[in-house]
Amino acid sequence: MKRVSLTQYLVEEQRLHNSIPAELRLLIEVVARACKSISHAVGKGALGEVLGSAGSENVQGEVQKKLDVLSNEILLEANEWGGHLAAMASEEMETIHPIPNRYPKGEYMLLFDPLDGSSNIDVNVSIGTIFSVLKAPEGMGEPTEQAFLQPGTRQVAAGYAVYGPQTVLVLTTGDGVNCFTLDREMGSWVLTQRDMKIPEDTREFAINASNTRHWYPPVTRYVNELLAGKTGPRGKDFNMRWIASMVADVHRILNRGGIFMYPADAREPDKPGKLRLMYEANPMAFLIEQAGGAATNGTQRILDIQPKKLHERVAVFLGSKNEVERVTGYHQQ
Ligand code: AHM
Ligand code: MG
Repeated sequence: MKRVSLTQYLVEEQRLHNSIPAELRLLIEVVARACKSISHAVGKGALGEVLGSAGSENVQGEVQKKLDVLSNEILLEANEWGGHLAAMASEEMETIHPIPNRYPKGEYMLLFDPLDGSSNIDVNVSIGTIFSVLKAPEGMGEPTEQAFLQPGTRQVAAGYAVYGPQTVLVLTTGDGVNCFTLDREMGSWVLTQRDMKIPEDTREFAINASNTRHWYPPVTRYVNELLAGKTGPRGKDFNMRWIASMVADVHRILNRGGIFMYPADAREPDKPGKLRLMYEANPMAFLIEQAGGAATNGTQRILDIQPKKLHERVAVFLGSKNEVERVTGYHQQ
């Protein structure tokens, strides 16, 4: 089998479609290199003394794990000096991270959830990194939080890495979705799936059912119909999967279809869901749409949402198109 590396893929994509400017290519390669380091740290587990809590909390009041903090540092350090970025923002940091003055600045802005699926870190279940790339607004001087508040349609690239039985990197630059597998011996990313496509229909759904009693009526109606199986209104049986790592659930859906839901619910009426728009929902929605799926917050396309703040939360319904449209329709009725 002729192997195509991430570098070769990016160079050829730039040459053929002119879709990946050189600076963006550098940025993606640097992020991919950082993911390789994170994968290495994750893989060491107890041997690397990286498991357990870091004894701190992030801006959302969640306990940070040692690996959350380490992954954040790896991404910051890797991306500071290359000259391709104006600023970064992370789920683990309260405010934006401008590029230090000792380094040149570029036109892109990088956002990330350094290690998604925190509750799975210490129990050896798949976790991952999610990232999103925006362009800095024209004529921006010092980067501000405001500069980041762009709708997901403005993303120029997005992707995630999954640290599981295999380490994979899934990427879009707005020209389809491709998957690279880390060759651990060679230390290189090898293209293993071209142009991933999500089936429009599915028999599989993902939701944390322990919150059933808190759901709002459209979600209850939709899930009850799925659970009713063959003799219910849907006329077929559905299977359920919930990994509690969005990266791993989305990776399954990109490979074989399904619908992923993290709805808003009555636990905290003011909070529109758990997941973050800028670090989780937008990059995943970009990937899912590029693979032919759909992503909404129940009433609106996620990529169209105008963010009001950096750490904004959002309800998420994404995956196989016909299912996402159905549950979205129930919200609109
Ligand atoms: P994290 O970024 O702190 O890890 O939280 C996000 C994760 C998602 O990966 C996952 O889908 C969800 O939280 C699971 O939540 P729950 O524990 O409520 O099932
Ligand atoms: Mg996360």
